[in-house]
Amino acid sequence: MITEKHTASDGADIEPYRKVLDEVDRLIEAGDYEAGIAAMQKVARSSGNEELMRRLIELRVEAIPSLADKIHPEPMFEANSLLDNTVGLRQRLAQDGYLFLRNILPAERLLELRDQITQILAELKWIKLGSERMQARAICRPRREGQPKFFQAHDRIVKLEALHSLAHEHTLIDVMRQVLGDSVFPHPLSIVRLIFPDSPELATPPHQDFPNNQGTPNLTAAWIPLADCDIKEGSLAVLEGSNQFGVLPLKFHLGAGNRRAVLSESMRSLRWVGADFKLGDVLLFPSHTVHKAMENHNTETMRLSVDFRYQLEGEALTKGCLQPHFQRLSWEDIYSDWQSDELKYYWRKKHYVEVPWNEDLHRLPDDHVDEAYEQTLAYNIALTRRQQKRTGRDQD
Ligand SMILES: O=C(O)CCC(=O)C(=O)O
Ligand SMILES: [Fe+2]
Repeated sequence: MITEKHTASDGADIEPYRKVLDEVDRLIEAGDYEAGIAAMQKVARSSGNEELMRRLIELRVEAIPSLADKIHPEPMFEANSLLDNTVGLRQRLAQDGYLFLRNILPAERLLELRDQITQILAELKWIKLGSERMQARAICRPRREGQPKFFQAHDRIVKLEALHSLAHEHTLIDVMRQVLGDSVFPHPLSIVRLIFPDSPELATPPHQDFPNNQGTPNLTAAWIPLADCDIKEGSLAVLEGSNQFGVLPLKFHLGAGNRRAVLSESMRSLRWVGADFKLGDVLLFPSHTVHKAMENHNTETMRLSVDFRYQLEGEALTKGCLQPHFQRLSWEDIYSDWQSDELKYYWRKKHYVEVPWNEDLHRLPDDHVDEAYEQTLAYNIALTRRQQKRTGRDQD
């Protein structure tokens, strides 16, 4: 119990907060970690008391398993039977908020990209080299988006011609034409996900893509794993029909994008759907659909995937969608080792309406700096304890 751990020496320090601490204990005993953490945050953050802060972090570590999303997705509808039936595809997408298509992409293209990515990861000692390289077995402490060590790999991977050209792969474009219309084109913002094992706290939380991308709400994402990827290995799940509930408020979360959508009461009856993905499968969803990554429970291998976004000519987009992901490199940097000129700056020949970015749609609540600090600490402590328990030593 959090508040019983104090010793005589720190007792004086926290005694003025005894009433709140008792209340926190009561909430935790009743199983309401969320309310317990909220009550503890109020006093710890406003008092600046170090002991209270230590207890808050410990409480957050202890609460991680209880607060994890307990989602058991039901099977996604496989939409292959609707291919070549544009009306059927579009109706289903509008109704369910996703289309899941089995085995439509050429495995060689995906494996070629995986080969290049794992080569870079192995050189940087993120994963094991040698015959196991393509399995992407992690050998370092997880790198998080935004950390300098993360960018050592990402800055190289985001330059790969095979990454960007995959968004233009002809079967994918053909399907996107059926789903959206003939003038469809991908945004040059091609995204690669480098998801470590043993970090459920970092699994991409439920969110909509609209606040991150804005522009047309018809913007449609294609999520593509670069290997077979079961639900328990961190594949993507969708909240069926959630595309019909407008744009949702945001909270800070440590996972990719750092934002989780706050679901409304009226969405409680919706079903989460998911799938054990096979190489070549694709999941499509428009930018109001709530989706999340399942936790990667494989304690060894990384989940590698890509996601691209498509829209019709004549529709709106924001500047950021025309930049490389994380906007650290210029397109000239990205193109420096490409073999072909064909896809360089291809979007400049497309017609689209550039609209201003609305920061209000992307803004986090005022407490997000405290949240980021506390979640990061709690995650690092939980991870270190897990690793020590398993191996008896830390990773770098
Ligand atoms: O792969 C992930 O973890 C997140 C993917 C995602 O949110 C997307 O494709 O929009
Ligand atoms: Fe997303």
